[in-house]
Amino acid sequence: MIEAPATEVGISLGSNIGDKAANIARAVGLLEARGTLTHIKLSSLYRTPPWGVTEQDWFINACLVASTRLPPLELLARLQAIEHDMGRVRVQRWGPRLIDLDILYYGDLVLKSEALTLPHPEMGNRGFVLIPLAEIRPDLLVGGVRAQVLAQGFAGQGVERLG
Ligand code: A4P
Ligand code: MG
Repeated sequence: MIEAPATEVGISLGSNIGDKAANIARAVGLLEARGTLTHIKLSSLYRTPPWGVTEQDWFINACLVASTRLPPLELLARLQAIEHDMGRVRVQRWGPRLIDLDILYYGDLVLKSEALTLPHPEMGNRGFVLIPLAEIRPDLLVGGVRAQVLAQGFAGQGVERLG
């Protein structure tokens, strides 16, 4: 496998089936144990109302910032393998999921392909991503605006920090 230089990546994590907090913790453990990511900085867990398909259970969401030497598509494949190994079954777009791992950004890379769009096109529009991300990476520029400033726009919309 070709190793890329160490690159900072942001990953969003979400779960709304089963023991949601345990699912997030297990995914982070696997990312570390499999050597996919190093220097992981994980946000708090947040209880978030369902977005998109609103007739489903509430989510726990979190974000992490880490370092990787994997090229972007290999990183995506590793995330999908963890989703699969944890038992995620794809049924409905935006529907219930045991674990969802999305790449928010991969360094400064801009990429638009069928398999992977970077930065994640929706990250600037979602409180369940921006609020945890701003906790750990407030100065990140998302579409030219600091994550912390964007996150403030979602205050009072039901994203609650747990514990
Ligand atoms: N893909 C393209 N770009 C990326 C990227 N940057 N990171 C492709 C990850 N994947 C990317 O994703 C579909 C395809 O997107 C993948 O095959 C990959 O090649 P998926 O995870 O298989 O399916 P999905 O998650 O159902 O679709 P999608 O469009 O990613 O949904 P979202 O946008 O992730 O929304 N409400 C709350 N409160 N919290 C949530 O976490 N999540 C969703 C899912 C809906 N509502 C939610 C939450
Ligand atoms: Mg997804």
